[in-house]
Amino acid sequence: GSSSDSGSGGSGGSGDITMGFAQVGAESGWRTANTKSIQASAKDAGIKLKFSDAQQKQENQIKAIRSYIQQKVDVIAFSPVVETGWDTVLQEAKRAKIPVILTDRAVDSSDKSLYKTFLGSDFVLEGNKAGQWVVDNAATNDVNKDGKINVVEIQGTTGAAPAIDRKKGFEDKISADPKIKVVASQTGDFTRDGGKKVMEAFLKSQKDIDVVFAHNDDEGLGAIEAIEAAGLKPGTDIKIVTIDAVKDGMTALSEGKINYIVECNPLLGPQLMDLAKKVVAGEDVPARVETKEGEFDQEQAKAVLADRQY
Ligand code: GYE
Repeated sequence: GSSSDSGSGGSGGSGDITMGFAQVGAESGWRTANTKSIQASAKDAGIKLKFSDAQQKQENQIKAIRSYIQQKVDVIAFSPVVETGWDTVLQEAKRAKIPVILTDRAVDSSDKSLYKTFLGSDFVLEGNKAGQWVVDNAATNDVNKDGKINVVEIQGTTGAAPAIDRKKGFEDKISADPKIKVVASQTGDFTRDGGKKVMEAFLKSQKDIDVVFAHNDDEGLGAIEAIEAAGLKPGTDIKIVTIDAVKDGMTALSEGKINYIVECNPLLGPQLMDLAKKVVAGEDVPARVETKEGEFDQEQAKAVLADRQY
C-alpha cells in the first residue's frame, strides 16, 4: 500500500483496504468468470481479498458475512443467492459500520440504508430481450407450424433476483403475441445438470415444444444434451434462447445448437474495486450501477468467439 498513516484495522488509505466477498458458488461458466474477475481486479487494485464460496446456500453466505464482520474487514461485497432474508445480517454490518456493496444480484429489502450501492445487470431487460426475440421470430419459432409457439422455460435458482426478473421480463414481451405460450416452467438451478434433468422431464411431459427459454447458458447446454439424447436436433427441431454469452454458450450458438443469446456481463471486478475504494473513503456513490451488455445471433457469435475472454 502507499498510505503510511492507516491506523489500526479501520478504513485507512486505499492500499490498506480489506474486502470480504461472499460468492454464490461455482454453479455456472458465468460465475467462474465473475470470480476470476473479482480476484484479479482486487489484486490489481491493491485490495486484500477474503473470498468464500457458499455453494448456493444462503446460510453459508450469512456465516461468511458474519465472519467478515468479526474480522473487521473494511468493506463487504456479496452476490445474494436469493433476494429475501438479509435484513438481520445487513443490520449487523451496519452497526459495525462496515459498508456493504451488493454485487451482481439485488436483495428485496425496503431499508435501502443497509447497503451503499448495487452493481449489476438489469435482469428484467435481459428477459425482455429474450422474449422480444421469440416475438420477432415467431414465424420460424413455430417449428411445428401449427400456429402455436409453445415455450418451455428453465428457470434459474428459485428466489434469485435473475430468475425472478428474467421470468417477468420474458413474460412481459411474449404477452404481446397470443400465439406464444409458456407451457411448462421449472428451475434448473442455473446448472448444466439441472437444465438437462428439467429438459428430460419436459420432453416426456410435453408433446409439442417449439422453443426453450433457459435463464442461463449452462441450463441451455444441459437442455441440448437432453434434446440430442432424445434423437432431436437442438436449434432446429427445438429453438433455444439463453442468457449470459459465456464461451461454451457462444460456441453452441456458432454451431447452430442455440439460436440466440442475451449477454450478461460477469466481469464486474474493476467496477467493484472502484466502488469499494470510494465507499471506504466515505465518498458518495450512485445507489445503482448498471453493467452494459448486448445480444448475439449465430453469425455475430462466430465473429466474436475467438476474442471472448470467458
Ligand atoms: O446469469 C448465471 C449465474 O446472477 C447474473 O447467475 C447471475 C447469474 C448468471 O449462475 O449463469
